Amino acid sequence: MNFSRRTLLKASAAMTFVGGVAAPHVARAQQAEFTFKFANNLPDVHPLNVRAKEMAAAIKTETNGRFDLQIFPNNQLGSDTDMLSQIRSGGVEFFTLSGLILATLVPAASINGIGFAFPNYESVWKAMDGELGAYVRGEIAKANLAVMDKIWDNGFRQTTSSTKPINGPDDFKGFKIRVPVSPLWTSMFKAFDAAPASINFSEVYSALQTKVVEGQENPLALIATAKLYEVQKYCSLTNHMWDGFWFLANRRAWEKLPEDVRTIVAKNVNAAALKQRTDTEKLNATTRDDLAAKGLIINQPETGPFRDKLRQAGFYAEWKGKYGDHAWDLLEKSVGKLA
Ligand code: X2X
Repeated sequence: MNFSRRTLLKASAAMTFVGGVAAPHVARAQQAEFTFKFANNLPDVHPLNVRAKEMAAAIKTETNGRFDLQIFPNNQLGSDTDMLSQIRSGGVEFFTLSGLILATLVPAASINGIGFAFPNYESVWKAMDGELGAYVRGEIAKANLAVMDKIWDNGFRQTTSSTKPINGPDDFKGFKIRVPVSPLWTSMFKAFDAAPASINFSEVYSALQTKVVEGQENPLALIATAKLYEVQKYCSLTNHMWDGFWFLANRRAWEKLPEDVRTIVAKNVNAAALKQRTDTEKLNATTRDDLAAKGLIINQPETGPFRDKLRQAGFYAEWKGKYGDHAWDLLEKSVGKLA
């Protein structure tokens, strides 16, 4: 705001007081000092957006209206690839992105997606709120992005298909599967001898509908909220990886905030992440019956043969080499020996 406009606003606020109808006018005239755009790829009804809305309201109240958070769900501002470039340029100030996709910029960020690494949520939060998460956040900071402490939950990923259920690793042979844009995803499904195609989430529904691909993989909460069951027939509970969203900020915009505002925002974002984790975990656990009622045929294959196949294909050894011993040790500290 330039000097003359600020002066004018002050003058008009003062005049309103003189006129004796202060409260409503001042409230209307009061503009947020800081307006941040938060972009993401998830449906409006997904717990991430539900908790984000609550968080935006809390931040507005606690900053006395100084900070206004505008949420753009559902790829309204473009695909993940577009939003990643916008968060870097400052076109958006906040963006939640899967660590695996962020790995196109910060290679270490995909490490939590190593196939069958995490046996359960307890081990996920221990690692991501512990040393492994701290290491990844350090790498993200080196890439000149700011990142909040608490990662948000996407969930354990399951495989859906329009052609056949996945009962074991052999069923992945030649399987045309959509994967997000990420070297780890492509590598893992190649290790299964599948035919992975990198497609942004914004295009997934139509790619499945037009049968550009046979299947895709995502947590149940997302298969439900993005209505992927409408264009898929089978759902195999492969639980092949855990995926989460880092809450990223454009560094310049973040550092420009006065410290008191920044503290309130960070506190509320991290608190919302914890609530969203609980919601999403619950939703992932309870959605199975809903999806079956919607017509998805659900099966639960054993995970052992999938792990063996990845091991035989040299998948773990290859990625250990890429991440380096330090990062791999941090992962194995939380989940036990992998390779
Ligand atoms: O693109 C996906 O499949 C999604 C929505 O799960 C991610 O953001 C990784």
